[in-house]
Amino acid sequence: MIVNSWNEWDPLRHVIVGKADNCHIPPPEPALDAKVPEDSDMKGSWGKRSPETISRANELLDNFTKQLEGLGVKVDRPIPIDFSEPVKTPDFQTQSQFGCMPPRDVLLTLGSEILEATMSYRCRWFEYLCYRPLLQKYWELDKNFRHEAAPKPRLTDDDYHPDYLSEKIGESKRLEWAAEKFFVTTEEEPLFDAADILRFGKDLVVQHGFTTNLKGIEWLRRHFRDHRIHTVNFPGDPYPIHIDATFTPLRPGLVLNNPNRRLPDEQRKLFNNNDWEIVDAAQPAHNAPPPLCYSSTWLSMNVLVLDPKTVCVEKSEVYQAEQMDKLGMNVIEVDLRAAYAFGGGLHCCTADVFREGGCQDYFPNQ
Ligand code: DAV
Repeated sequence: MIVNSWNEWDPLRHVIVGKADNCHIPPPEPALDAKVPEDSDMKGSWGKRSPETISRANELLDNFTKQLEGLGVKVDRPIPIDFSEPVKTPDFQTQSQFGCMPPRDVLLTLGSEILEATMSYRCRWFEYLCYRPLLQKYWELDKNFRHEAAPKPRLTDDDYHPDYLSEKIGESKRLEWAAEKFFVTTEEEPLFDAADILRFGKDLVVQHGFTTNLKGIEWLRRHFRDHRIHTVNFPGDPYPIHIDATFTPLRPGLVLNNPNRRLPDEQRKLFNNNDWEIVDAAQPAHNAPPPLCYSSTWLSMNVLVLDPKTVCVEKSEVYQAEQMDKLGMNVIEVDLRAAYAFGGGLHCCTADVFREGGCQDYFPNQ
């Protein structure tokens, strides 16, 4: 058996770690523009990232790979495609692609299945190709492995609300829209990124936001028929993409929640009714993200759990590491900050292949 993983915390044995090769800052497009912070140094500039930053990021990703291997975790790496190539379909075109540093965004592993997400950015439409050589290999070796792909979206302009195209929306307007669940993506067709989904065995928790719409969540519900799908949203986040800098399960019964993006009371019942504790995450160690970075400083909580007692935390995130220690976790420090700009933190740059354990029901009281 090669592929098996039902949650975010059972002992990790096999994982994919991304690569920074050839990574591009993609040209403007609706969903991406909505996510780039208004004061970002990336506004108006696009093209291949500098060779120095790419090799530094790769050095860190290679070191992380060696660290994991030293801990007995098997690591596979993607085969990057040429991201300078434009993407053209009958419905849209864009001048370059992105990269393959964050496999977590593209691949959702659940049990013996790996599902390729629809994605919601045009520049990420072909990113799955970087993982196909690995998935093909797993398919040959593992008779139980189910390789699935969600319907490729058309990503016409009908997929995006034009209101989000404005240059200056402002943080308070954004927070208002997020609270109303008015996001950049429309309900034209099912859309989701795999990083909006957290796996809790029989239960899947999915963030409705910029990258995942309600039809995407409905598609997941009809696809994973033996699972219960819970839609969540975090009104405090002005740029809501991906759940993994907002809500971080560490072990059965314990989740960290970003204190600026608290899960609304109404949505806490599932956790409260089943004796799960939701604790505020520690503050990030930095006041600003590194240069040319899409993500917020809350990559501090974008950790990789190796087993219910062991967690990888980015080396500079001292407050997060201290909190993990108080919560009874052994911390493994990983230097990754100089790779953040390529697509995120320790959770983003990995995708599960194998964790021990089976599918359990952690929320019997629904
Ligand atoms: O807080 O910027 C980053 C998530 C990346 N997968 C944030 C979310």
